[in-house]
Amino acid sequence: MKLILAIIQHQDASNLVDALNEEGYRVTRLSSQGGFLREGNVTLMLSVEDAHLDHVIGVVREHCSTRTRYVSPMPPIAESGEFYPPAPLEVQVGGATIFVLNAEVDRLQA
Ligand code: 2BA
Repeated sequence: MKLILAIIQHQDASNLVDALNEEGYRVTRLSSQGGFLREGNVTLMLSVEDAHLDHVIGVVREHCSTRTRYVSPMPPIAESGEFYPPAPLEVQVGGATIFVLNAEVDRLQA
């Protein structure tokens, strides 16, 4: 078994979860936050048979888009009276950041 952790953007989450559910994959959706942009994103956690790994990554790829975001850096310290507007920094976010770990799954049922 493999455990897939997929960090994706909010905008893509519902469609991707629906697509995975429709194909019979169980998914846990966690709210998370990127350390760089400090914006909310979504982390999906799902375990799959090794043979399904490539297919599931393909489904993630199909539903997650790359988007451009602009970040305003902190303005530099200037002499009084001087103003240096900082140029916004362009970053590409997504489609998805994926981690794959070896896993064992135990379901405890009372
Ligand atoms: P954030 O940390 O908010 O990063 C958002 C985007 O900002 C990143 O997109 C990347 O394009 C850019 N970025 C991140 N750190 C940067 C830096 N030090 N300098 C310049 N640009 C930087 P993605 O690479 O698509 O990452 C999207 C989200 O996936 C990240 O949100 C973070 O939550 C997660 N992530 C990405 N790489 C990770 C890693 N190696 N470990 C853990 N989480 C990761």
